[in-house]
Amino acid sequence: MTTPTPQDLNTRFGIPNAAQITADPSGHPAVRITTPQCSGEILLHGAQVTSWKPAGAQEVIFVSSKALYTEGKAIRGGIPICFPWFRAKSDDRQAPAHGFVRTKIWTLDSIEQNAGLITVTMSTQTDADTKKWWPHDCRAVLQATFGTGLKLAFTVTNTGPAPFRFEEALHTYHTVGDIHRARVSGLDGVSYLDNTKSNIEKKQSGDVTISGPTDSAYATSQSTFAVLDPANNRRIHIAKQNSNTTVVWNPWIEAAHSMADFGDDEWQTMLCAEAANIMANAVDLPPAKSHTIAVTMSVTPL
Ligand code: TA6
Repeated sequence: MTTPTPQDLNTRFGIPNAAQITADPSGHPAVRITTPQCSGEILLHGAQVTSWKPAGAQEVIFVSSKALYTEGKAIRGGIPICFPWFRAKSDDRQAPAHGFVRTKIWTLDSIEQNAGLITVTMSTQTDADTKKWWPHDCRAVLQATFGTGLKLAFTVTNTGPAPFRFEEALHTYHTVGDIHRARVSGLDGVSYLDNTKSNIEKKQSGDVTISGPTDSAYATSQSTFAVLDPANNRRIHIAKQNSNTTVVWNPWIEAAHSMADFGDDEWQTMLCAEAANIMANAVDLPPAKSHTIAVTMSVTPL
């Protein structure tokens, strides 16, 4: 089957004055949304949201100026979907970090307009390539709804004969004006594993502030948290569903310098804070069952 071009997809799914399909920097299709409520972008590469800007507001989603758009590689920034493992695969260090769906070209299934909101639905499934890393069969669907809020729902269905266990995350790179002043609220009193210190367990006191390399997995099903961004006078509110982990990450100076696809100073203007199910909170999925993790983001002044 030949891969449809951006033009083919635009003829089939484009909505005049609301959603157009054009090409990303590598030529793969990108859905660009412009409505009275917001502008936004989601790529078929990884079903990765790379922009969301509510009307009158600044960009919420960070993408590195050095990001590379190459099929089979991860794009630095946006909202990568991590599945079916998070970070390195524990039993195979050669496997791609954060799983294989963020580097695949997904299928565009539909674009719908309803009450001013645009919902883009994309899907992918396991195949001979993914079986090199993971033996199971599944279908994955991402629904992204763009408006004054941004809602993402990621659903995995077990299409094989055996149960499987997986990790997942909506690995959101938020733009912040100044990392030294940014905070994450909603995690006070929650225990977390500090991945910069071999995952020793700690307990959060107050808001999370960033003053060095940070890679923390909070074990919490609490449904809301927020990125506070005083330099931009805004609060990015995140409501999550079916997520028992919240991860907070900033590479800080040295790791930023070691990443070829990340600007040397960009650690100062991004903060990952993400809904996830990882480690002890991995999900068990029996055959023919589905699991959906979802987030809804909104922005208000601080
Ligand atoms: O979200 C935390 C984390 O898994 C870190 O351990 C760190 O490696 C980061 O994500 C980077 O992710 P990426 O694969 O996008 O480089």
